[in-house]
Amino acid sequence: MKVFVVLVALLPVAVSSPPLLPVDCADVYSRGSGSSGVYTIYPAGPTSPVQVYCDMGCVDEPEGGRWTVIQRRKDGTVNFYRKWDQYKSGFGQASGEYWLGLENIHLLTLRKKYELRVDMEDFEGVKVHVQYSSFSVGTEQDGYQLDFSGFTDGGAGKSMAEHNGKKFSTFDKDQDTYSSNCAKTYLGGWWYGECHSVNPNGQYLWGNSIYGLGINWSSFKGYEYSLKAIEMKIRPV
Ligand SMILES: [Ca+2]
Repeated sequence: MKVFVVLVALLPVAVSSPPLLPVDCADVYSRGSGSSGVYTIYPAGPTSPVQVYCDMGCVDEPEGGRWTVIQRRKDGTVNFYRKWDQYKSGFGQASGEYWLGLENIHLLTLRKKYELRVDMEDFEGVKVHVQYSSFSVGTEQDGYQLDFSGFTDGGAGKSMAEHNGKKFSTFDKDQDTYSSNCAKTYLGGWWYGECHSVNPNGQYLWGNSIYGLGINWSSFKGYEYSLKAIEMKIRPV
């Protein structure tokens, strides 16, 4: 006769609670902060606070904007022609122009599924945008490879499509698909291919751009126009 002994492990039940520190602006919003502004988030854990601008949208938006701004240009006060380590860790001021950092962006999109919105404005006050329902950035080993899908056109056109699947490049780290160094030629840091159809981290040139050097969005204003403002932001879906 066999005796079956059933062992019941009495393990503590894991209580599902929100993380103590906000990882992104959606967390900031869910903790009761409903107005746009600079907040501290912790995409890389409790020992690595990051200042970020949260776009909480309009007051009458039922679920809030909840956008975490990952890139912003608006007045040319911050130099965006920077080395790899700076693009990796981030630079600038959350209250003004900045880049959140590839490692932070990677860690965010590793943790949750995000959508991307890019808002932009020319010097005549025309505002357009694009939106992608899915957005992620890979590991440093994968060159912080860009991946997005689910395009919605808010007037800026689809020229970012060329950059899907590309690795990130800076003048001191050429991971583009072109024979020469796109970051050096077009004076920015970006997911360059051969080389670009949008250049959000190019030179701030107050309108007229030398071909390809400015903050270009080719399907909106071509390669010889540098935008007044551009903002890339993400939120969980
Ligand atoms: Ca190259």
